[in-house]
Amino acid sequence: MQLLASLVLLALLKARSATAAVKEYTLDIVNAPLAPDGFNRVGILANGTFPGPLLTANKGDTVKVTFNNKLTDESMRVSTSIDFDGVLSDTASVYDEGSPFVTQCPFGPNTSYTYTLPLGDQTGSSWYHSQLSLQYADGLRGVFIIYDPEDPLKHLYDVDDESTIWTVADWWHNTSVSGLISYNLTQIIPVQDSGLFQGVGRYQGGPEVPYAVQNVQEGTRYRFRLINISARSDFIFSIDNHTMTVIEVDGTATQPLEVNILDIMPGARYSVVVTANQPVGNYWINAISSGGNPANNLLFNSTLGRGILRYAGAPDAEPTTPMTKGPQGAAANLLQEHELTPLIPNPPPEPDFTLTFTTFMPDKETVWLLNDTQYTPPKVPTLIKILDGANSSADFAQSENTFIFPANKTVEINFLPDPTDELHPFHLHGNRFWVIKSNESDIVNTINPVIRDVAAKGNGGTILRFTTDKPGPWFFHCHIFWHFWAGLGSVMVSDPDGIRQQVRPTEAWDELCPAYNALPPAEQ
Ligand SMILES: *[C@@H]1O[C@H](CO)[C@@H](O)[C@H](O)[C@H]1NC(C)=O
Ligand SMILES: *[C@@H]1O[C@H](CO)[C@@H](O)[C@H](O)[C@H]1NC(C)=O
Ligand SMILES: *[C@@H]1O[C@H](CO)[C@@H](O)[C@H](O)[C@H]1NC(C)=O
Ligand SMILES: *[C@@H]1O[C@H](CO)[C@@H](O)[C@H](O)[C@H]1NC(C)=O
Ligand SMILES: *[C@@H]1O[C@H](CO)[C@@H](O)[C@H](O)[C@H]1NC(C)=O
Ligand SMILES: *[C@@H]1O[C@H](CO)[C@@H](O)[C@H](O)[C@H]1NC(C)=O
Ligand SMILES: *[C@@H]1O[C@H](CO)[C@@H](O)[C@H](O)[C@H]1NC(C)=O
Ligand SMILES: *[C@@H]1O[C@H](CO)[C@@H](O)[C@H](O)[C@H]1NC(C)=O
Ligand SMILES: *[C@@H]1O[C@H](CO)[C@@H](O)[C@H](O)[C@H]1NC(C)=O
Ligand SMILES: *[C@@H]1O[C@H](CO)[C@@H](O)[C@H](O)[C@H]1NC(C)=O
Ligand SMILES: *[C@@H]1O[C@H](CO)[C@@H](O)[C@H](O)[C@H]1NC(C)=O
Ligand SMILES: [Cu+2]
Repeated sequence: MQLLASLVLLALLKARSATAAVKEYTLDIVNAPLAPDGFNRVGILANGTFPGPLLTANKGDTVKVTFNNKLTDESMRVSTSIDFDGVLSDTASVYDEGSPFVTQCPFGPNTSYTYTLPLGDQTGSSWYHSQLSLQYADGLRGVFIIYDPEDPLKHLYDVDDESTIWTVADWWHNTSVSGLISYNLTQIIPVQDSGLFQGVGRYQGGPEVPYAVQNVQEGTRYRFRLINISARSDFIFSIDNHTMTVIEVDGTATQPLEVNILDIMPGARYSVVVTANQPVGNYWINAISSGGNPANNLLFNSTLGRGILRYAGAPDAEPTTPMTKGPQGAAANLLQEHELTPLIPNPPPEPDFTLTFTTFMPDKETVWLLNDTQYTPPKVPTLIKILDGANSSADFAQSENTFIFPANKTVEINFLPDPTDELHPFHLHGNRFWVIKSNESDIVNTINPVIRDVAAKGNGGTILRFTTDKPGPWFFHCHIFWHFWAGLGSVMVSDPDGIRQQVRPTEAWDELCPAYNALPPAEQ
C-alpha cells in the first residue's frame, strides 16, 4: 500500500516537473561603491547594484540561486546567509531557507552557495536579503517576484512587469558594524540618513539626486508591487491625487480595497492597482519614512523620501506642487490591516496551543526580550540539533527561545496590549499566519482574517495563528533588525519527527558549519 502510494506520488512529481521550469540565477556578492542619496560609501551588494538584481519566476518553478561570496572589506561582515523573505520553503528543502544558525551556518568569503527553492503553488511579491546580523542595511537586499500566469485578479490591471516594482528602503552612510557599535554605546538606534524610493533619495543639505520616475500612460491601470526592504523604518506611502486599490498582501491575494495612503512595515509587501486617471502631469509619490527621533540625525529629512509619477506627455521636470507627507486628517483614507480579507476565504482553525507573549526592553534599548528571553544565535543551528535528535524545548538553551509543536496543530500567538510598547513588525519564516486581531483594531476576526507573514505588534495587542502542518524550524522575529539583533526573536519548530523523516540536506550544506567554524572571527 505504502509502495503504491510512493509510486503514485513519484508519477505525480514527474508530471509536475514536466511543466514547471527550473530557473537559475547567479549573483556575485561584492563590496562596491554606491551613492543612492548622493553620499559615497562602500556597500555589500548583489552584482554591485542597489537594490540587487530583480529575480522572477512563475508559479510552480524551482529557482536555484547561486551566490558567489566575493566580499573582502572586513570593516563589514564578510560571511553571509541569504533569506528569501516570504518565499515559503517546504520541509524537504528547509535547509535552504537561509536563516543563519536556525537552518544553516553562513558561508564565508571566496565560497559559493546555491539555494534551491521549489516554489510550489505560491505566488506574489517577496524579496531576498542577508539575514546575518545587520548586514542587509549595508545594501544586500533585492526583489523576488513569483508571477501567477492565471492571476484571478488580472482583470483589474493592464500592466504588471519589471517596470511596476517599487521598493522603499532606509539608508545609512555608515556601515552597519559602526552603527551597531554606536547603538551599543548610546542605546539609540542610529537614525537613517535617508529614505529611498527605487534606490534613490536625498538627505538634508545633500545634492539634489534626481528622483526615480515612474512613467505612466493616461488611462492605463498599473499593478505596482510595493516592497518594504527597510531594516528599520516604516514608510507612509501615497501618490498625490491618486488612489491605490490593494489586491495583495505578503503573497496573499485580497479582496480589492481602495485607500489613498498606507503604512508599510519593514518586510511587508503590498500590490496596489493605480489607474492613471488624472490630467497629464507630474505627481509626487510620497515615501515618508519614520525612524526614531529626528533630532538624533539632522541629515535625515523624511519629506525628501519621494519619487515622481510622470504621465506620457508631461514635462521632464519635478512636480510644481509642494512636497507633502500625503493626505492628512479627513482627506486620509489610511489602509487598516483588519479591513483586508483574503480573496479566497480560508478560515483559521481553533487553536490547540496558545503562546502569550510580551515584548519588553528591561533598561537598555540594546536588550529586547520576548517574555523574559533575549534570543541569542547558537553555535549549532537549530536544524542540525533536530536532525541529531532534539525533540523538546528542554533540548535547547533558554537563549534559543525555541518552542516545539507536534504535527498538524494550530498555534495562537497572543501579544498582550502594552501601553508602553512601540512598533515591532513580527515576521514568521516559511509560513503565513492569520491576523486574528490587528494591533490597530479591537475586532477579533476568526471568520476571514487577513493572511500574511509580517504583522505589526504595537501597543494595542496582536493575535496571530499558524498551523504546524509544515515540519521545520521557523524563525519568528521582529523585522526591525536592530531589535532582532538585540534579542527579539524565537524559533517555532513544527513536528521534529517530520523534519527527521523528510529533510535530507546536501553535502554542500553539511560542509557549511565546519567551514564557518574554521574561519577566523574577522571573516565570519
Ligand atoms: C550577476 O553577475 C554575473 C557576473 O557578471 C552574471 O553572470 C549574472 O548573470 C548576473 N546576475 C543577474 C541576475 O543579473
Ligand atoms: C580570497 O581569495 C583571494 C585571491 O584569490 C585571496 O587574496 C584572499 O586572501 C582570499 N580570502 C579569504 C578570506 O580566503
Ligand atoms: C559614522 O561613524 C563615525 C565613526 O564611527 C562617527 O564619527 C560618525 O558620527 C558616524 N556618522 C553618522 C552619520 O552616524
Ligand atoms: C556592547 O558594549 C559592551 C560594554 O558596554 C561590550 O561588552 C559588548 O562587547 C558590546 N557589544 C558589541 C556587539 O559591540
Ligand atoms: C517599512 O518598514 C519599516 C520598518 O517597520 C517601517 O518603519 C516603514 O514605515 C515601512 N514603510 C512602508 C512604506 O510601509
Ligand atoms: C491634486 O488635487 C488637488 C486638490 O485635491 C488640486 O489642488 C491639485 O491641483 C491637484 N494636482 C494636480 C497636479 O492636478
Ligand atoms: C525638509 O525638506 C523639505 C523639502 O525640501 C523642506 O521644506 C523642509 O524645510 C526640510 N526640513 C528641515 C527640518 O530642514
Ligand atoms: C509569558 O509571560 C506571561 C506573563 O507572565 C505568561 O502568562 C506566559 O505564559 C508566558 N509565555 C510563555 C510562552 O511562556
Ligand atoms: C518526539 O516527541 C513526540 C511528542 O512528544 C513523540 O511522539 C516522539 O516519539 C518523539 N520522538 C523521538 C524521536 O523521541
Ligand atoms: C499531517 O497532515 C498531513 C496532511 O494531511 C499528513 O500527510 C501527515 O501524515 C500528518 N502528520 C501527522 C504526524 O499526523
Ligand atoms: C497600535 O494600535 C494602537 C491603538 O490600539 C495605536 O494607538 C498605535 O498607534 C498602533 N501602533 C502601531 C505601531 O500600529
Ligand atoms: Cu522590534
